[in-house]
Amino acid sequence: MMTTTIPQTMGQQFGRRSWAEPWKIKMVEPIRMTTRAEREQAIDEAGYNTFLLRSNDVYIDLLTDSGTSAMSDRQWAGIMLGDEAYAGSNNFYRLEKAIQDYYGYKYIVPTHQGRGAEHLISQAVIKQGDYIPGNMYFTTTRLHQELAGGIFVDVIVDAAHDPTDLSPFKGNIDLNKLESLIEKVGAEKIPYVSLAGTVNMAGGQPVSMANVRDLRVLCDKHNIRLYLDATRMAENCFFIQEREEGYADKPVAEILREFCSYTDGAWMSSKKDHLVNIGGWLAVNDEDVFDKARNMVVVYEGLHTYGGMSGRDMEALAIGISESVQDDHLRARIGQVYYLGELLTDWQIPIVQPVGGHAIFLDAKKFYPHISQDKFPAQTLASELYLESGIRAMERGVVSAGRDPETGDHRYPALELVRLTIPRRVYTQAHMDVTAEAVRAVYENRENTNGLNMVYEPDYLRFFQARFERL
Ligand code: PM9
Repeated sequence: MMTTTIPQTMGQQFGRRSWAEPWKIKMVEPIRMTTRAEREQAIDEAGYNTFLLRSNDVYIDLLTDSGTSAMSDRQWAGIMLGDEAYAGSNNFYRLEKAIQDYYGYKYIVPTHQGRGAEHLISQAVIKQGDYIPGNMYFTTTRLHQELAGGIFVDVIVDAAHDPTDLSPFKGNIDLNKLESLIEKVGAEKIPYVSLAGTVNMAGGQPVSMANVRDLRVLCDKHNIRLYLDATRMAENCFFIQEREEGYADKPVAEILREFCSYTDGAWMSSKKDHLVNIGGWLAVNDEDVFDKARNMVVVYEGLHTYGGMSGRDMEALAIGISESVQDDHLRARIGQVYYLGELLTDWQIPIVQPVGGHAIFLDAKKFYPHISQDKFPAQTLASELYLESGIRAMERGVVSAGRDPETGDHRYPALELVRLTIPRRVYTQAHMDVTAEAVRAVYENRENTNGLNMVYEPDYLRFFQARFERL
């Protein structure tokens, strides 16, 4: 398996190979290592689902990068500036300005987190029987599109489904697939194209500037809107700076403004890029869509000047936005993900290549070729890793994909993955070493592992609450 050349490039920028985070640690939170017997009991009680573990039983928590970042001293200071007025909080206006300045959209609706914004945009623009093309599904995004009566169609490039393909922009939309869909169903049945930065389910793979520019032209030709899931868009722009011709000398903040300028609006889970524990927003340029969303937000989230966040949350978020686009922050954040990826690649452990922005994705099909997908190889791998080491990861395979609403059968995605998600500014290089060694131990024991049987399945987003038994 090839190593990506990217970590070396990062070192060369400084004229040396090593680099370090642009911060030092001011406060620490103790974590606890458990015994194997304690972990056996904990994972059994959790129904072999890492979402159902208590965090007290977890050593290194790589479940998600969502809401798990460490805030800066400036963000904590901002917490003290919370204006908790029910209406018209100062902090909302600072947040609104930060989104307008850094993302460039006109109208802002705050929400408690990303799925709140997905709900609003889906209900505002999707009609029963509409089609929503996108660059691979995301669990909550697709569910809100379906609940609004839409049918999601995956139009991502084929390379995204192949964990060994080394293309630099595996998050791109395949324009031919999109044009075929438009021809087949008609542009009037497509309310918008759903474009996500660093495609989560594909391994955190970026979208190029060339792709979004071409998409703008195609959408204009057919009078279709283009909306962006901006959840990890700052990270996407770091990849554009690193990999796309003409962007090496541009700051990420400038690249982000340009990217967004080709789109009509965005929703965002600020719990990722923005370095806060809660928060989200919807932003659009179209006044009609804004009016609808702003009216709905008071039904589902809260008044349109807080949308489910407290004043102090909005202040920390406004500060987090400016920190999230700093080049040296992103170099360290993605550099840490590369570091873990490089260790595993050097040890020939099968992971999605190239390494993405927020996580390392283990290829469970290659770990366990003897476990068929209906026995949940990635779910099995996540529980084996926990048993081995106390490290918590997340399944991103058949359990996450859920069932086809038409047939009721499991959806079998080409990618059956376990995500080792790296929270921002939380763990050290030594934690990455320990993680890599734990993964290697599980890999070495791969032939002695059997799959799981699902014994409880909730109706929606089953990966959060499903329970399993060992076969
Ligand atoms: N992503 C993640 O861990 C948290 C919940 S799903 C396991 O990756 C994208 C690209 C996301 C995302 C959440 C949401 C929803 C929208 N788009 O979790 O509601 O990765 O803030 O955002 C999670 P919220």
